Amino acid sequence: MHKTRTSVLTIALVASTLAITSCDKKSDDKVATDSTAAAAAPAAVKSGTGKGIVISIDSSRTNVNLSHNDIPGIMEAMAMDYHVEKASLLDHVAVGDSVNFTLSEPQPGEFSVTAIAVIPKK
Ligand SMILES: [Cu+2]
Repeated sequence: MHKTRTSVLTIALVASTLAITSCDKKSDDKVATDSTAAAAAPAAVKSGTGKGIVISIDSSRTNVNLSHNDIPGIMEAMAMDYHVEKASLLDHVAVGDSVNFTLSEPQPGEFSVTAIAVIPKK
C-alpha cells in the first residue's frame, strides 16, 4: 500500500496512467518477513539506488513520480509516486530529468526518496 498515491495531483495525465501500474504485486515476494525478529530489534532501514526519469512533481514538492528501473529488494521497475524526504531535495530537479536516486523503505510498503541527483545531459 502506498499512501502517497492518494495525494497525487495529476499534473501530467501520463503520470496518472503510469502510476496505476502499482507495485501491489511486490507484496508477493516480501510478505514472509520475520515479524518476531522485527519485534526484537529495530530492523535496519532498507534502501537502494535507482535510475529513472522524473514524470511529475506535485505542487507541494512532497511527491515525485519516477519511472525507474528495478531497485533490487525494494521496488521493481515501474512508474509511481514517491514521497520525498525533504522538499529541498527537488530544488534542482525538473520534470523530464534523468536522475539517480536513493529509495528507502522505513516501514514495509512505505517508501521515501532520500537522495536524488540529476544525471547531466550529454
Ligand atoms: Cu511501486
